[in-house]
Amino acid sequence: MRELHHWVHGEPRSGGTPLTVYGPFDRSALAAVPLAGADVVAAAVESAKAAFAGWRQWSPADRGRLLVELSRQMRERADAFVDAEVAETGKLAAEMRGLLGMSADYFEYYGGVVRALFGETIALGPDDHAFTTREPFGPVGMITPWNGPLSQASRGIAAAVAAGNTVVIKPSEFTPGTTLMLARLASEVGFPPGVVNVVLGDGPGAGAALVGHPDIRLVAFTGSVTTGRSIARAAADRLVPAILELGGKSPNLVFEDADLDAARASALSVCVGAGQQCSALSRLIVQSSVYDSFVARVGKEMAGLVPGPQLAPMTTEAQYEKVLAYFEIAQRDGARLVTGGGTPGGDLAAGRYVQPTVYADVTPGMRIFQEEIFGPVLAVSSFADEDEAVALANDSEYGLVASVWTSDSARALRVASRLEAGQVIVNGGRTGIETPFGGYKASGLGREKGFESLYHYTQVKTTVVSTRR
Ligand code: TXE
Repeated sequence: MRELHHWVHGEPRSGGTPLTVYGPFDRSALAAVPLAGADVVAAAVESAKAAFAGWRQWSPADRGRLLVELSRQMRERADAFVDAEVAETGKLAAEMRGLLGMSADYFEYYGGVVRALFGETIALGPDDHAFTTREPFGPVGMITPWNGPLSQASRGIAAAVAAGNTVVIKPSEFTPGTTLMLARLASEVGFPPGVVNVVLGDGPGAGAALVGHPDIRLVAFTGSVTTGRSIARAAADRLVPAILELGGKSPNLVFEDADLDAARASALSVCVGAGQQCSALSRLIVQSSVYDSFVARVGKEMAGLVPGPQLAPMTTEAQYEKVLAYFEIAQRDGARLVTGGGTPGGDLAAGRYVQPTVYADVTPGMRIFQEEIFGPVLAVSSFADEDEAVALANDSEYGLVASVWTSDSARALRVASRLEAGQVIVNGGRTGIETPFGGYKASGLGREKGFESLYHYTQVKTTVVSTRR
């Protein structure tokens, strides 16, 4: 069992009662994670504040070069990052390899594009010269969850520090390993002490202390809606901006004229990360004319996924219990079980595995239509026409992602424009780190990824110069 330490001002720091974390594959003890109190959080914020004074003066080009070097070193150490995150989260190694590449990409991308972060000049007449500059906020308090620790940390840290901010990040207490590795590597490649600090701890303790700290100038949070609301309230009290990337219950609309093989493959994507993804397309909504055959095939294909080699376990015990509870809720609400709905048993019973699961004939009144389960569980409903498809898709408090399958391009655009989601995917279009990501409605505030993110991690200053004699 590894004993972990916080990372403050470029070095390890101890402090706080240890929490033993048990792994997803066999529930064996993985690490002792110290739960920081307010003292460790205060030391980390002080470090980030001290570092900000210098870091903000670096030219974007110099900051960028360091980010690109960090990216290169992450790729060099890919195996170590992949092994560490697989052990903590239970992810399939192949999926984690992809996420490592994406994490390194964030540093490469923001290290480059930050040099193109310009202000504007504003014409006011011959004697007043106005221009805007985009300036960093200062120390950013970042809180990340357990479902994509390295990629979520990289996404936020890369944009924030490229723009000249410094960071105190609190990763999930269940999966802090790769965030610590990242911060240590940042120090090794030459990031000044205090630009990236890591405090380990739980939400109500270290998380709340971080968000409430008077020197934190911006909060960036990824996690549940419930915690997101409490963080938004704390940020409002201090009048600091909050970027919130919350959950989803994303619809996947399949019209009868779609490429049904491709659409079916996309239905199976709910099993990526064992469904523990905010962007999971967890509501499959299929036109009635093709509904029965489509559902039967999806059920068969989902049933063919083998927990272990093809389907990861749930990362935390709480998440495992939550998915099992939804199996009962679905049953009680009268959804039709097509496949799954339990645990695999046998050798896998030692781990937090659940079966890939499909419920059909799900209606908006059922909880599995409305609530995020965060597991390999598909809720399938049917629609008669375009209007009903859009109405069902939008019948949700969430609005993170929506997907549409149709061969009618006019309809694709018509439907896309009516969907309440921060990201719409037509016929399986692939997103990248360049594409902004974030939620409508309860799925969040602000945008991560893409150039757009740099706007959220900077504030605008207007300067007006008089040239009168
Ligand atoms: O999330 P929390 P949980 C959803 C998903 C999942 C559910 C619950 O549906 O089943 O949320 O997961 C920190 N002040 N998502 O309970 O509590 C916490 O320590 C400050 C969707 O794990 O939101 C962790 O670092 N911080 C999601 C982080 O918040 C607090 C990813 C997330 O934990 C805090 C994860 C507090 N009061 C879960 N309380 C997504 N958008 O991808 C907790 N934290």
